[in-house]
This record gives sequence, structure tokens and C-alpha cells, in this order.
Amino acid sequence: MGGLLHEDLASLSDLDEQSLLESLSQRFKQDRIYTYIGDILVAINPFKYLPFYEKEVSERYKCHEKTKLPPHIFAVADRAYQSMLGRLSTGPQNQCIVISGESGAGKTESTKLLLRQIMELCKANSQLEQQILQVNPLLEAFGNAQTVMNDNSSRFGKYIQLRFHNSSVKGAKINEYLLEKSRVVHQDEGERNFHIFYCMLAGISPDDKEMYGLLDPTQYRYLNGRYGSEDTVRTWGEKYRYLCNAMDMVGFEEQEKVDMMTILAGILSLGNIMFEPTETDALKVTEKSMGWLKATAGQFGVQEEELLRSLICTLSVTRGEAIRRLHNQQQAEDARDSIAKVAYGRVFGWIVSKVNELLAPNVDLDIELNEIGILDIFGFENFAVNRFEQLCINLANEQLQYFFNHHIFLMEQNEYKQEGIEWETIAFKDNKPILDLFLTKPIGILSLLDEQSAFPQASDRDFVDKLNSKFKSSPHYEVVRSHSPLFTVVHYAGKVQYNGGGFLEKNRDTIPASIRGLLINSVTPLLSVLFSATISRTGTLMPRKAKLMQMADDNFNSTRKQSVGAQFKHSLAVLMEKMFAASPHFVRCIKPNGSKLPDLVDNKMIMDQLRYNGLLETIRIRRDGFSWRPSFTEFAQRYNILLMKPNLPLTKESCMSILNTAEIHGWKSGSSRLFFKYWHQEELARQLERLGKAALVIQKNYRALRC
Ligand code: AOV
Ligand code: MG
Repeated sequence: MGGLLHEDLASLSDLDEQSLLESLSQRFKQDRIYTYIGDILVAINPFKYLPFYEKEVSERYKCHEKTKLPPHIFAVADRAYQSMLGRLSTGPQNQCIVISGESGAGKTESTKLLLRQIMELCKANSQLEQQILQVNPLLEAFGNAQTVMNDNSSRFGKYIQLRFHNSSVKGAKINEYLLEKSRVVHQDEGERNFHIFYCMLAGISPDDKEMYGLLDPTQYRYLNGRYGSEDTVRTWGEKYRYLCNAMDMVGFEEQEKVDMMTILAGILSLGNIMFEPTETDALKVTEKSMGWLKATAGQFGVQEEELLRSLICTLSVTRGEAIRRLHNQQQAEDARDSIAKVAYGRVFGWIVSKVNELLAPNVDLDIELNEIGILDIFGFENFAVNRFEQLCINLANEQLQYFFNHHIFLMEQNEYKQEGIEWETIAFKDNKPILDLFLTKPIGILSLLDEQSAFPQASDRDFVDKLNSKFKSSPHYEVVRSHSPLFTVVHYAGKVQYNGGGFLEKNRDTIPASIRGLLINSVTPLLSVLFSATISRTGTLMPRKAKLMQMADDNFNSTRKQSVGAQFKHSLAVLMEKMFAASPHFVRCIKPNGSKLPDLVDNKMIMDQLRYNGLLETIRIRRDGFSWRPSFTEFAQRYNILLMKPNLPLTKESCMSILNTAEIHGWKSGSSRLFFKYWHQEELARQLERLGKAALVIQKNYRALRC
């Protein structure tokens, strides 16, 4: 079998780290980027085009037998779809596909391939399928950007829920997590703003450019005065046209598109407004940026005067009395940047809620829908400087690793114990203590952050000092001796040093009432809606009454508004709840090198990922363990047909007779359930299918005889 050896690593009998690395890199060198560990798919990013995803390949993987074809991402799609329909195990069930891996490992590409293949599998209503497929380029344009780790890095997390009735798709819903809004106003060395800005500037017609008041891209501070080579500009331009097409297809109206582009143009102009002190205490806009102030006011559809006022001072209401406080230069710049961030964030949230409205299943409420969810989050990140955003991103990855561990190691081994199956426990790296470090109440990192955020006088330094004093003896935390507010967390995937600067402000994420007021009064309909509506965590616009109440809250600087950290924690908890209630399928993406290059293997880098992913232990448990564990009742109900005896009692004895007849070997029986290897499920499915075919032939012959 040579290079083909070990398409399934769970068949490796000789198991150590070195042989695992050897197997994977041998396969990778032959462009075999996919490998199984039992029912788990390992995918190594090829960083080059491979002819693996053509129509003909997609056809071959529909309803295929796993062992007859090489490992493939399409096989995961097929398995999730067949399981959702109840063809592989007991009854139709919700499924979730969980894709993990560090930044640039290939999660988003895998997600797109999965979506495409699932849409192929359920071909029925072609318009809806096309719409669902068009959502991705749309979200990517607004939510992805170039980072040093990935040229198309997801700056938000998403959970796409596809909803089915029987075999056909009826709708979809997207949950988005924590868009990295700060990117709009600042990008580190070697990084860019969100794709959409570049695409818009490159692809827009000269007439539209004038209409939106867009100027030469190198003039914009929020783009770092940088643009691109002729080639990249051409590609962006093409992307823009494709994007406009996608928006039409998904169902955005012309006016909405115009408004959206105008807001984006306004954000760019806003970024160029600079301030200088006057002779009195007040600030003014520099001579040079007067034009930008005017442009921004025009693009945002607000009064120039009012815009200026909201930048250079804050109006607060204390005990019914309005008090005006003048900004210093830094505060004015912060106000400017926070308008940009909040406007962009709202546009993004609006796109998601619009998509959700358009793709909502149009079926009777009493029709039961089954679901396949696909989770594509931002991968683990460790940059030169790591901020609040990285902390949240890495926490999400920590949570995902816990979900994986829980399913693969904890649940499975607990059941062996409960059911009296003889078993030698496989140890794994449990990251629960790290999750606790973040999430425990009242002394987890996020709680302490909230506590400090509630004090107007507290500084980022105070926050880090608090962390240091609480966690100095934790094995997952390290104190950093420095003048800057630095601290280190020892994550499952390695140590990350965070810079606490800006944590409190980002966690509070409040918009001053004057800015909100300014934008509500905008004559640009979309902008006004975005600020008079509240987009809920799930991405839907809240009803008018709730909106008004929330506005009233915010106007009086209510402390009831949840912090960003608390919201994120909550949305992670909701996501986990959904995922724990579904049958999971895992795709583990691996990044072969840090240079984004094809055909290059960095052994150390791969080894690190194998280790922190716990892949060696995963192979062990898949090889020796029993990943399919139906109860006696479930099993007898589904497979009694193999005995051709209807009304078979749903007991252990019946199960034994079925298994005898089916001649299945290598399983075990517990006190209430059966324990099977991952391949047994397919073996039994094949037997059922054979029987089904035979029954059809008999029926046909019978009919022929009667005619
Ligand atoms: P990520 O989603 O895991 O990173 P992506 O899916 O964006 O990573 O992959 C990064 C890049 O790798 C893509 O833009 C492609 O150029 C290349 N790539 C990935 N998978 C394939 C494939 N199957 N075939 C060819 N090229 C591929 V992040 O969103 O940064 O966490 O946050
Ligand atoms: Mg991604």
C-alpha cells in the first residue's frame, strides 16, 4: 500500500508521535491532505489548488461507502447529511460539524466546501440553495481581512444552521460572534482593514465613486494610506462585482446597497478628521481636515455642526441636568474612532440579520425541521501584540477544545465505567482548568474585567494588578514584570502574552448618548434604523418597543447593558448548549507551515498542533474504543428488520440475535447499551441497504407474477 498506508490512523498499530507525524507528512507530500482518525477528519492545508472538488468528485462522494473512497471533506458532508436523515443511526437527528485549527489552518475553506457539498446532496429548490451559497462571500467581504497569519482571516465567528424538512433544505440561520470592530480604525503592521473597503474602492464605477464621495484610496488613514498592486486591485474589483451580484441574489434592495456603501464611505472620511487645540480650552478640527468633516456629515446624512459637537465634547445627563464636558485631543480621537467602529459593527450586524430574515424557513410552524450546524470560528491567535480581541478568540478556541475533549474522551470513558466495560483509561490534556480561569464566577478573568469596567476610575493597569494578585499561583497564568499592563495565559495551544491596554474600554463598549442621538437623526434611512434599532445577540432586529426601552436605558448610561465579555460568554454558552444537543462531526485542520506556502512541511509546527490537539490520544481512543453506543432499545428498533421478525421485543436478547445473524464482530455489551467500533455503523447500514434492495426485487417479481 506504500504511501496510501493509513488512510485511517486509527488502524496504526504501532503508535507514537514520530510515526504519526511521519504518516501525515508522507501523505501530505503526495497531496493526500485528508486522513481519518476513525470518524474524525484531519485536513492539512495544501496552500495550493488541488483538483479535489470537481463535480465528478462531488458525485462520487454522495452516499458513498467510507472505506471505498479516500478520506475527503465531502465524506464528512455526506455523513452529516445521512445521519441527519436518520440513515446511519437511530432516527433523524440534529447534527453539528465542528471545525477547529489555528489561524490559517483551513477552517473557512473547509466550511465552504462542506456547505457546497451539502447543497449538492439536497438539490431540490435551486434558488434557496444558491442564496445560501451566496451568503458566504458576502459575510467574508465584511468580516474577513488580511492578517499576518492568513490573507483571508475570519475576524468573526459564525455558526451556520441549515434547516431541513426530510431531505430538502428549507432555510438557514447564521449566528455571528464578536466581530473585531477595532480593525476598522487600526491595523497592525502587515495587516489590512476589512476586505470590503478595498473591493469597493477597486470595483466601483467612476460615477458611483463620485456619488459616494470616495477619493483616492491612499488618502485614507483607516487604510493606513496603503492600497495594492495593479494585480490585487484587479482582483478586488472582480470581487466587488461578484459581491454586488451576491447581494442581489440574496435579496438586498438597491437603496439598502446604496446606503450601505455611503456609510462605508463616511467611515473612511471620518477617519481623516484630526483635531487641534484652540486658544481657549476647546478643540477644533484642523484646517486640513475641514473638508473631511464636511464630507463625513454629507455621507452620514447628519448636520456638520452636530457631528463636530459630538466629537469635541460629551453631553451627559446627571440628575436631570445636562452637563457638557469638553474633550481633550485623545478623547476627541477616541470619539471619532468609536463612531467608526460602532457604525461598521451595526452595518455588519444588520447584514447578518437581513440574511437571516431572507433565509428564514418559509414553512408551517408545526413542521419539524432537522438541522446541520457548521461552526467556523476565528482560529487560535498569537501575535506580536495580543489585545482584548485575541483574548476572546482564544477563549472561544479553548471552549471548542473542551467540547472536543468532552465528547471524545470524557463522555466515552464515563460510559465504559458506568456500563461495566473493561477499559484502560486513556489520559488526555484536560483544559477545563483554563476555561475556569476565564469563566468562573466571581473570580474568573472575565468577571474581574467586568468588576473593573464598572468603576469609571479604574485603569487597565488596575485590572492587570487584580489578575496578578488573584492568579499568581495558577499554573495557567504568569505574571509579567513590566511597566505596560501585560499578563500571560498558558493556553491549551501555548503561552500567549496579552497587553491589557484598552481592555476596560473595549469591554464596556458604550456609545455616548450624543453619538447615538446624532446617528438616529441621520437622513440616511439605513443609518437611522441601525441606531434606533437594537440588534440582538442572535442578529435579529428587536421590535420597536424593546428598541425604545433599550435606547432609554443607554441614554441614561444604564449599567444594565451587558459588557462585551459577558455577552460573549453568554453566546458561547448558548452555542455549546446547541452543540451538546446535536451529534457532532469533527474536522481538525492543521497548518503545515507559517509561511502560507505549498509543499512545505514544518515538522515542529505540525508536531505542536498534533500535541495540543491531543491527536495521539484521539487515535488511541478511536482504535481501542467504541465510538458508537446505542441503547438496546434503539438498536433493536432499528435493526430488527435484519431478523425479518416484526414485533421483536426491544431487549438485550433480541440485540444478541440480530448481531449473531448479522455476523458482526468486535463489539461489546454493557448493562444498558451496546458498544461498537466506528466502522460497525456503516457495516450494518450496508446490510440494511442490501436487504432493502432485495425486498424491492421481491416486490417487483411479485408484481410481475400477478400481472
Ligand atoms: P482559517 O479559516 O482556518 O483561518 P482559511 O480557511 O481562511 O483558514 O485558509 C487560509 C488559506 O489557506 C485560504 O485562503 C487558502 O488560500 C488556503 N487553503 C485552505 N484550505 C485549502 C484547500 N482545501 N485547498 C486550497 N487552499 C486552501 V482564521 O479565519 O485566520 O482562523 O481566523
Ligand atoms: Mg476563517
